[in-house]
Amino acid sequence: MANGVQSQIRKDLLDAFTNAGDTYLSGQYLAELVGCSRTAIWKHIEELRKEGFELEAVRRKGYRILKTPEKITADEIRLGLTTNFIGKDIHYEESVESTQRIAHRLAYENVPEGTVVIAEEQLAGRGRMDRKWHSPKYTGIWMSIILRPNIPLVKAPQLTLLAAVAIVQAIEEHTDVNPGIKWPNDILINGKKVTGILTELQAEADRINSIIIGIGMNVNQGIEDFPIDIQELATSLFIENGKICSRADIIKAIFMNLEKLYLLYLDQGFLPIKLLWESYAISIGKSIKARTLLDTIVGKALGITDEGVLKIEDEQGVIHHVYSADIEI
Ligand code: BT5
Repeated sequence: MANGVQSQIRKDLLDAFTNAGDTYLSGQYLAELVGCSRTAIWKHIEELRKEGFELEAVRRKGYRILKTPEKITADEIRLGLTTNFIGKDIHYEESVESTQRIAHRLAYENVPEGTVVIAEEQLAGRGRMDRKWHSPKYTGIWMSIILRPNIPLVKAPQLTLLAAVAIVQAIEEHTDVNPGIKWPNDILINGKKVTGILTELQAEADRINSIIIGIGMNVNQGIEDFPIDIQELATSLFIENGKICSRADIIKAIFMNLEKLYLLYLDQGFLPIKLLWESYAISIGKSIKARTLLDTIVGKALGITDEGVLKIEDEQGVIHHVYSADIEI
């Protein structure tokens, strides 16, 4: 109970600093706002300092936040976050095998929709078909988001496309680079992969219980931080943009864009998402090679259907519908 109260106070404090912007907030004001003593406020401020927040205290004016920590903390993500459910519950871990695994367990336990698992490092991060996902400490965003849309199973892949749009928008908001989406789950900058998405399901018969959207984004790595075998194909925001980016700010932007698009999707279906997706797609109209589990299709990418399925026209003019594949442009 005491812990619950403490974390509520912490959340209220961060909300107050979020709303205040650059304005100082007095200890008295904060104490009244969150319903505790000024000494208790002072203790919370000291805790925030220990977490790496830089707080300025000015006599007769009060406190304001100057800088948030290098390491991501759940509190730093909460500061300034205005979503209603995505990212409201954050499970922050220093080191895990895979955030997907933890999110699967939490989804079984029926945690609220929008719950997120974030880790500073993954020891066994994975891509599709159990490929490895390189996730070194403190440099990237490795997270899994739990959603529970009331949609039939066949529509689940649309959520990958929706997430891709949210991520691209977040990158555009925080850098000067131009990311594009390669169907179905890659975000590329200048032809190199900056982000991969892994969408997994918990379902019974045709009913989705949970969709777990895993997002791996390279943020502050230098090229030498990647293993040799992916140096040719991977990149990071830092490499492309030339500046260290705040991971917390990008996480927040992803949450906000994702929630907006998700609510739009639940209300109006896939069409508005499809239009946005197409504006970022880099493979459409080009000659591509699609490797599916069964075969390889070579042809021109025509676009996606209203369900999010990729259409490819081969040299004989036959149109193939591709549900899942690796694409080479
Ligand atoms: C993906 O798979 O692109 C999905 C990646 C999802 C990772 C997130 S991190 C949080 C959550 N927890 C997890 O355990 N996973 C999710 P796929 O399309 O199969 O691409 C995998 C391929 O990308 C690998 O075979 C490598 O060639 C390449 N790769 C591995 N690590 C990379 C990195 N950090 N950046 C760019 N490419 C990478």
